[in-house]
Amino acid sequence: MQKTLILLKPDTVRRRYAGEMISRLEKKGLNIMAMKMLRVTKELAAKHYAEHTGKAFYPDLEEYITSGPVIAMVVSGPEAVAVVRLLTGPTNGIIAPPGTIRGDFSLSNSYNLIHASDSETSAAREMAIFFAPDEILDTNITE
Ligand code: 3AN
Repeated sequence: MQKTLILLKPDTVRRRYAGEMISRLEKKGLNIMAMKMLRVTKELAAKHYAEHTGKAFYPDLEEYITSGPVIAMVVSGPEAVAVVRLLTGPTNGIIAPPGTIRGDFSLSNSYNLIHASDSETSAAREMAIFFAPDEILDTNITE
């Protein structure tokens, strides 16, 4: 069983697609282990996107991720990191295949609705940014 961090970004909340996203994750068979709604501050954005802070698109990324509430989640399942990345699709909604979240709901390289950790190492780092250990609950279900 792997755990991964998901952020339903401000455009998901604004467009009222949170239920749609959660539903896709649940229907796939992933377990929700933690979930909270919060505002990402500039400090939190810099921590979460540490690898991007020096890049040309960072000011826009910061503005976007701090522009409204996000929903942070931890989900678990077999190969959860790769499975969730397959569900989200590639970063750019223009080339993301239909059937993926970004393929179905985004036409942008920036406003792409959802973040999902790209490795187990990133997942561990990112989960610790958004959740205390006791906020991640053992909800593994076998059916
Ligand atoms: P992903 O979310 O697909 O893992 P990352 O981690 O490379 O993509 O980038 C984080 C976020 O930064 C993306 N979700 C997107 O919002 C934004 N971003 C990444 N690359 C670009 C880019 N070339 N131009 C504008 N925004 C970008």
